[in-house]
Amino acid sequence: MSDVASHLENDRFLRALLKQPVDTTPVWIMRQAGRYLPEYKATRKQAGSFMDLCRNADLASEVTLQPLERFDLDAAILFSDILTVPDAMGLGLYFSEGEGPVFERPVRNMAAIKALGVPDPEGELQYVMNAVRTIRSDLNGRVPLIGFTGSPWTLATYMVEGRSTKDFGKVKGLMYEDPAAMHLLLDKLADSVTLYLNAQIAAGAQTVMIFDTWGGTLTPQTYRDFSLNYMQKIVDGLVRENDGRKVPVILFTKGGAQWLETMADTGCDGLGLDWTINIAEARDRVGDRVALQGNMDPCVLYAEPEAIRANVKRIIEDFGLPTGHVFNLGHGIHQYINPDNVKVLVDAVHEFGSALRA
Ligand code: 1CP
Repeated sequence: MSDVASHLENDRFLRALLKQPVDTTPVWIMRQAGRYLPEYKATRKQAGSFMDLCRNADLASEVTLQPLERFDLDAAILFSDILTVPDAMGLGLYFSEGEGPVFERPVRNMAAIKALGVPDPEGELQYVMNAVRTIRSDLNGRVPLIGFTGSPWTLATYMVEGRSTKDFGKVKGLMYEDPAAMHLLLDKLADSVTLYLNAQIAAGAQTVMIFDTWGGTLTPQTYRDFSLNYMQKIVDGLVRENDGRKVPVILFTKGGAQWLETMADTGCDGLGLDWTINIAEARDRVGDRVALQGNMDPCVLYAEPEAIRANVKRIIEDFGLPTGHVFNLGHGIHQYINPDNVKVLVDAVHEFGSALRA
């Protein structure tokens, strides 16, 4: 048996992140629990609202496990959201139909930022830790559980804008106008998120992933100072071993392909890739310092099975090495995808992954 996760029935996801030998390429899918699954929509309806679903540990566990019942996935991801942390800081999160997340009380100046506290993960955020504990127990060692957070920059975009944005005018405006205020906000978020991830690890998360969904909207210099700098602070503060096993850390900056080398320098274990870079080029640039996760265009899943299989095969062969690759999409699965196509993808990853090692 392996030195990692010995009680896991399937630990190839953890092993690939640590670049240990694996029998085939592991796969999971960003947003694998979600609106493309009819059973998810039914449970969400039963819960009432999206946040009610996140706050109910049994229902959150149920939706976490739903995709594992359909597909041969190698990891589960906590069902929750990145916006739980700003909500716990008092911004008042709600999800409006068709509009996405909205904050009742956005923060737009130094005074509002100074007033923010750092939430206690076993206090205001205890419902997330309860979900982690319930999911670990329900998984019963089947596959590892991924915990997650948003990056400080990505959380700040929602906290300053108050909702999703296309131009990032308010948050970037504040960054250029009052950089000290932005640094204070990001620093409080880095502290909050470090505590939050360490609490998820203590509760049973076996890998953690930092989603920097909006880092790619920054310039090279502002990316370094306002996004990467705070992800570095988090990586430095994380508990990297629990229960006798390493807890790998994955960083994912969507649109961040030009910064892979500096991301690898943070000391993380894996980098998530979107679809804008060839995975062979990414591998050549980061060498064997980190594992790579990705990177199929989510829109390939609108195509016929043969096209899906061809795209999976090309990515696995482009990566080309026997370990260090976790297959995923380059961003979350769309809600209009036919679940049958996800099965085609997952089975193709395992088939072409074992062929690569034959
Ligand atoms: O209506 C619904 O049912 C809500 C849709 C939904 C879902 C299924 C939201 C609202 N969040 C989630 C779950 C979620 N969010 C997970 C669960 C685990 C899984 O992957 O299966 C995760 C990891 C997230 C993370 C998340 N939330 C990110 C980072 C990853 C990414 O996709 O870039 C971001 C940016 C959010 C904010 C958010 N929450 C929900 C929506 C629709 C959004 C995006 C809004 C926007 O585009 O700005």
